[in-house]
Amino acid sequence: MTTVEEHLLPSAEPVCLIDQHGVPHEHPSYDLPTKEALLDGYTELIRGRRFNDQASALVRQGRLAVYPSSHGQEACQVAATMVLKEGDWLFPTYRDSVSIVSRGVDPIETLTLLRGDWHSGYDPYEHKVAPQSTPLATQLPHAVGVAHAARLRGEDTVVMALVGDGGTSEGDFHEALNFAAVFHAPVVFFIQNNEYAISVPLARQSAAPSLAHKGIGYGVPGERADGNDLAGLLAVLGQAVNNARAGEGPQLVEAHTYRVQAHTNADDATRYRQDDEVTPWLDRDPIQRLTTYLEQQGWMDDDVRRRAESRAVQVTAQLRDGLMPEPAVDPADLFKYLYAEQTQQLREQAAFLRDELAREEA
Ligand SMILES: Cc1ncc(C[n+]2csc(CCOP(=O)(O)OP(=O)(O)O)c2C)c(N)n1
Repeated sequence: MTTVEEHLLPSAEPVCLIDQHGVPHEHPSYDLPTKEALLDGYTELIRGRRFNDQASALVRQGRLAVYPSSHGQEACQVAATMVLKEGDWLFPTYRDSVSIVSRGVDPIETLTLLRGDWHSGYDPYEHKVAPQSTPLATQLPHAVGVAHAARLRGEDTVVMALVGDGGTSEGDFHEALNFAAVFHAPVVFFIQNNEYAISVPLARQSAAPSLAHKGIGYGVPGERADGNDLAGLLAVLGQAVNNARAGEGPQLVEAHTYRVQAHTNADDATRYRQDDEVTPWLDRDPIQRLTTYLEQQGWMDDDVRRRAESRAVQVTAQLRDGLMPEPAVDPADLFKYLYAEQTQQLREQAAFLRDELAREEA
């Protein structure tokens, strides 16, 4: 095998530095993150889990329209932002609210889109976080564009572009990887492979040896990580970000994780999978294994627990108290902000909707 191919190939097994029992493992290419990074990560995981659970509760109370929970995927979400610098960009999907909050966006602003408002809720430029993308993979060419522009300007920006396993079947995924590779755009494509695209299991989605292998055809190096091991994710994503920043072009990372809950509150996962498939994943919980490791190192003292708990309580209170009743939305806004100047087609559609609504009210 040529060295070029070797360079592009992901590891045979997903990189795992702390296993599901909390036991650390040496790796030939990756070091364990520092104690400080793991303690910060622990606090973020606890806060992320609480955010997920509180947002799901708000849906049940009718205060939030929809919430695609990332319960069980918090290590991926937190690691994706921890490895970024302030000037870097994050391009999230609808499932990545915890990443957005981890990046420092206000929790209420983060949930604004998912409440059904017409805008993303936060200022994308303030935190360098693009609006959450619901159409699959459409955020990826945009992410590449931002990275390419930054490179042309001589900035050392890296863009973290998130996508699900299902999203890798979209044309936009392939176009984004190809363009990024040809133009050496500093993008890290980060696939959270949670085994499902709504009801479609991975085996019906892709016949590739792994999703990280998909980079090979484009000349993009791939790597795989255990998606429930914060330590491994920090090491692999950190390395990918460094490579992209150093001018080595785009990088592709696949995290192996699992969607332990339904796709959203509108989905009933029991219709397409059995409990005995889900249960083993509960034992691979990202928080459980990091906690065990930190305890065994003697790093888990009352201060650490107190700090994590107080951040978690704070985010819960923010969501509980700050998420007011439904936003007042005007359907005409649908057409208002798409282009600086409205097109003829949009004017016609807006007029059509106006007449429809008037007829309904009459
Ligand atoms: C272009 C497009 N096609 C179809 C859909 C409908 N859809 C919403 S979520 C989803 C599954 C996505 O699965 P995956 O990419 O694995 O992400 P996950 O939801 O598991 O995080 C589909 C098909 C969509 N949102 N956009």
